[in-house]
Amino acid sequence: MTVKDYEEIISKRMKFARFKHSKNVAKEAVRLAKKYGADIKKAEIAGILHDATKETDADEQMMLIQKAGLQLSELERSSPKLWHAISGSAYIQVELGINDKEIIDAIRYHTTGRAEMTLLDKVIFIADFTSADRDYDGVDKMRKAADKDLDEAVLEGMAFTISDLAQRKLTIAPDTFAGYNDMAAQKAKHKSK
Ligand code: DGI
Ligand code: FE
Ligand code: FE
Repeated sequence: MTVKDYEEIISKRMKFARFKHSKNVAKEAVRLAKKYGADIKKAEIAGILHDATKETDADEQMMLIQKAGLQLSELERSSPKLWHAISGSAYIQVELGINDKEIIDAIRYHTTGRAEMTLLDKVIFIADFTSADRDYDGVDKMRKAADKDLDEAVLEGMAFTISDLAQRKLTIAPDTFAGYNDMAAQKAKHKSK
Protein backbone atom coordinates (compact mmCIF):
# COMPACT_ATOMS: atom_id res chain seq x y z
CA MET A 1 0.00 0.00 0.00
CA THR A 2 1.13 3.53 -0.74
CA VAL A 3 0.94 6.63 1.44
CA LYS A 4 -1.95 7.78 -0.80
CA ASP A 5 -3.81 4.55 0.05
CA TYR A 6 -3.22 5.16 3.76
CA GLU A 7 -4.45 8.75 3.40
CA GLU A 8 -7.66 7.55 1.81
CA ILE A 9 -8.21 4.90 4.48
CA ILE A 10 -7.69 7.20 7.46
CA SER A 11 -9.64 10.10 5.94
CA LYS A 12 -12.74 7.93 6.43
CA ARG A 13 -11.91 7.31 10.11
CA MET A 14 -11.64 10.92 11.27
CA LYS A 15 -12.90 14.46 10.82
CA PHE A 16 -11.20 16.71 8.27
CA ALA A 17 -9.25 18.73 10.87
CA ARG A 18 -7.55 15.62 12.24
CA PHE A 19 -6.90 14.36 8.72
CA LYS A 20 -5.16 17.69 7.97
CA HIS A 21 -3.18 17.30 11.21
CA SER A 22 -2.13 13.78 10.15
CA LYS A 23 -0.94 15.06 6.77
CA ASN A 24 0.93 17.91 8.45
CA VAL A 25 2.62 15.51 10.88
CA ALA A 26 3.66 13.29 7.95
CA LYS A 27 5.12 16.30 6.14
CA GLU A 28 6.97 17.53 9.23
CA ALA A 29 8.19 13.97 9.96
CA VAL A 30 9.66 13.76 6.43
CA ARG A 31 11.39 17.11 6.91
CA LEU A 32 12.87 16.02 10.26
CA ALA A 33 13.83 12.58 8.91
CA LYS A 34 15.82 14.25 6.10
CA LYS A 35 17.47 16.61 8.56
CA TYR A 36 18.42 13.97 11.14
CA GLY A 37 18.96 10.93 8.90
CA ALA A 38 15.92 8.83 9.82
CA ASP A 39 14.17 6.59 7.26
CA ILE A 40 12.10 9.02 5.17
CA LYS A 41 9.51 6.49 3.96
CA LYS A 42 8.91 5.13 7.47
CA ALA A 43 8.61 8.68 8.82
CA GLU A 44 5.96 9.50 6.23
CA ILE A 45 3.97 6.33 6.93
CA ALA A 46 4.19 6.62 10.74
CA GLY A 47 3.28 10.31 10.47
CA ILE A 48 0.17 9.80 8.37
CA LEU A 49 -1.01 6.88 10.54
CA HIS A 50 -0.02 8.08 14.02
CA ASP A 51 -3.55 9.22 15.05
CA ALA A 52 -5.43 6.63 12.95
CA THR A 53 -7.66 5.54 15.86
CA LYS A 54 -7.92 8.86 17.72
CA GLU A 55 -11.61 9.17 16.79
CA THR A 56 -12.39 5.46 16.97
CA ASP A 57 -15.00 4.18 19.47
CA ALA A 58 -13.57 2.90 22.74
CA ASP A 59 -15.05 -0.57 22.09
CA GLU A 60 -13.34 -0.87 18.71
CA GLN A 61 -10.06 0.37 20.17
CA MET A 62 -10.20 -2.28 22.91
CA MET A 63 -10.94 -4.94 20.30
CA LEU A 64 -7.96 -3.88 18.19
CA ILE A 65 -5.70 -3.91 21.25
CA GLN A 66 -6.86 -7.40 22.11
CA LYS A 67 -6.50 -8.66 18.54
CA ALA A 68 -2.90 -7.44 18.42
CA GLY A 69 -2.21 -9.30 21.67
CA LEU A 70 -1.52 -6.11 23.58
CA GLN A 71 -2.59 -5.30 27.11
CA LEU A 72 -3.33 -2.03 28.84
CA SER A 73 -1.85 -1.42 32.26
CA GLU A 74 -4.19 -0.29 35.03
CA LEU A 75 -3.03 3.30 34.57
CA GLU A 76 -3.34 3.20 30.78
CA ARG A 77 -6.89 1.88 31.14
CA SER A 78 -7.81 4.90 33.25
CA SER A 79 -6.20 7.41 30.82
CA PRO A 80 -8.36 7.53 27.66
CA LYS A 81 -5.94 10.01 26.04
CA LEU A 82 -3.34 7.23 25.91
CA TRP A 83 -5.55 4.63 24.21
CA HIS A 84 -5.21 5.87 20.65
CA ALA A 85 -1.43 5.46 20.58
CA ILE A 86 -1.75 1.82 21.66
CA SER A 87 -4.84 1.01 19.58
CA GLY A 88 -3.26 2.87 16.63
CA SER A 89 -0.22 0.59 16.76
CA ALA A 90 -2.63 -2.36 16.95
CA TYR A 91 -4.75 -1.06 14.05
CA ILE A 92 -1.86 -0.75 11.61
CA GLN A 93 -0.84 -4.35 12.37
CA VAL A 94 -4.28 -5.95 12.46
CA GLU A 95 -6.09 -3.97 9.75
CA LEU A 96 -3.30 -2.70 7.49
CA GLY A 97 -0.90 -5.63 7.83
CA ILE A 98 2.07 -3.44 8.71
CA ASN A 99 4.74 -5.46 10.51
CA ASP A 100 7.60 -2.98 10.61
CA LYS A 101 8.59 -2.78 14.28
CA GLU A 102 10.01 0.74 13.95
CA ILE A 103 6.77 2.12 12.52
CA ILE A 104 4.66 0.19 15.05
CA ASP A 105 6.74 1.49 17.98
CA ALA A 106 6.84 5.09 16.72
CA ILE A 107 3.02 5.10 16.78
CA ARG A 108 2.79 3.14 20.04
CA TYR A 109 4.96 5.71 21.86
CA HIS A 110 4.02 8.92 20.03
CA THR A 111 2.01 10.30 22.96
CA THR A 112 4.15 9.26 25.94
CA GLY A 113 7.62 8.67 24.56
CA ARG A 114 9.63 5.93 26.31
CA ALA A 115 13.14 5.10 27.49
CA GLU A 116 15.66 4.51 24.69
CA MET A 117 13.59 6.05 21.92
CA THR A 118 14.65 5.25 18.38
CA LEU A 119 15.42 8.04 15.91
CA LEU A 120 12.04 7.37 14.26
CA ASP A 121 10.25 7.53 17.66
CA LYS A 122 11.81 10.96 18.23
CA VAL A 123 10.97 12.23 14.73
CA ILE A 124 7.28 11.31 15.13
CA PHE A 125 7.10 12.54 18.73
CA ILE A 126 8.46 15.95 17.68
CA ALA A 127 6.60 16.19 14.36
CA ASP A 128 3.39 15.88 16.41
CA PHE A 129 4.53 18.88 18.49
CA THR A 130 5.70 21.06 15.60
CA SER A 131 3.33 20.24 12.70
CA ALA A 132 1.96 23.25 10.78
CA ASP A 133 -1.46 23.13 12.50
CA ARG A 134 -0.01 23.37 16.04
CA ASP A 135 -0.63 26.66 17.76
CA TYR A 136 0.06 26.55 21.51
CA ASP A 137 2.06 28.89 23.70
CA GLY A 138 5.66 27.90 23.14
CA VAL A 139 5.25 26.33 19.69
CA ASP A 140 7.84 28.72 18.21
CA LYS A 141 10.33 27.68 20.87
CA MET A 142 9.63 24.01 20.09
CA ARG A 143 10.06 24.59 16.33
CA LYS A 144 13.41 26.32 16.94
CA ALA A 145 14.53 23.50 19.24
CA ALA A 146 13.45 20.90 16.65
CA ASP A 147 15.61 22.59 14.03
CA LYS A 148 18.63 22.82 16.28
CA ASP A 149 18.82 19.58 18.25
CA LEU A 150 16.29 16.73 18.08
CA ASP A 151 17.19 15.30 21.52
CA GLU A 152 16.92 18.70 23.13
CA ALA A 153 13.49 19.15 21.53
CA VAL A 154 12.32 15.74 22.79
CA LEU A 155 13.43 16.61 26.33
CA GLU A 156 11.72 19.99 26.05
CA GLY A 157 8.50 18.36 24.79
CA MET A 158 8.50 15.81 27.60
CA ALA A 159 9.13 18.48 30.23
CA PHE A 160 6.27 20.48 28.73
CA THR A 161 3.87 17.51 28.85
CA ILE A 162 4.83 16.49 32.38
CA SER A 163 4.46 20.06 33.73
CA ASP A 164 1.12 20.44 32.00
CA LEU A 165 -0.25 17.12 33.29
CA ALA A 166 1.03 17.76 36.83
CA GLN A 167 -0.47 21.27 36.77
CA ARG A 168 -3.84 19.70 35.88
CA LYS A 169 -3.36 16.93 38.50
CA LEU A 170 -3.69 14.22 35.82
CA THR A 171 -1.99 10.84 35.88
CA ILE A 172 1.39 10.60 34.17
CA ALA A 173 2.29 7.34 32.44
CA PRO A 174 5.46 5.48 33.48
CA ASP A 175 6.63 5.61 29.83
CA THR A 176 6.38 9.41 29.96
CA PHE A 177 8.63 9.54 33.04
CA ALA A 178 10.97 6.91 31.62
CA GLY A 179 11.37 8.95 28.44
CA TYR A 180 11.97 12.14 30.33
CA ASN A 181 14.50 10.57 32.72
CA ASP A 182 16.36 8.89 29.87
CA MET A 183 16.71 12.12 27.86
CA ALA A 184 17.52 14.23 30.94
CA ALA A 185 20.19 11.73 32.07
CA GLN A 186 21.77 11.75 28.59
CA LYS A 187 21.89 15.52 28.65
CA ALA A 188 23.48 15.52 32.12
CA LYS A 189 26.09 13.02 30.93
CA HIS A 190 27.03 15.13 27.92
CA LYS A 191 27.29 18.23 30.06
CA SER A 192 29.68 16.65 32.58
CA LYS A 193 32.08 15.49 29.84
O1 DGI B 1 -3.16 12.96 19.41
P1 DGI B 1 -2.67 14.37 19.44
O2 DGI B 1 -3.67 15.31 20.03
O3 DGI B 1 -2.17 14.86 18.10
O4 DGI B 1 -1.38 14.42 20.42
P2 DGI B 1 -0.90 13.34 21.50
O5 DGI B 1 -1.04 11.95 20.99
O6 DGI B 1 0.47 13.76 21.95
O7 DGI B 1 -1.91 13.51 22.69
C1 DGI B 1 -1.78 14.59 23.54
C2 DGI B 1 -2.68 14.38 24.76
O8 DGI B 1 -2.22 13.27 25.52
C3 DGI B 1 -2.64 15.59 25.67
O9 DGI B 1 -4.00 15.85 26.09
C4 DGI B 1 -1.84 15.14 26.87
C5 DGI B 1 -2.06 13.65 26.86
N1 DGI B 1 -0.94 12.94 27.47
C6 DGI B 1 0.35 12.88 27.04
N2 DGI B 1 1.12 12.14 27.88
C7 DGI B 1 0.26 11.70 28.86
C8 DGI B 1 -1.03 12.20 28.59
N3 DGI B 1 -2.10 11.96 29.36
C9 DGI B 1 -1.91 11.23 30.46
N4 DGI B 1 -2.96 10.98 31.24
N5 DGI B 1 -0.68 10.71 30.80
C10 DGI B 1 0.44 10.90 30.04
O10 DGI B 1 1.53 10.43 30.38
FE1 FE C 1 -1.86 11.35 19.08
FE1 FE D 1 -1.20 13.83 16.57
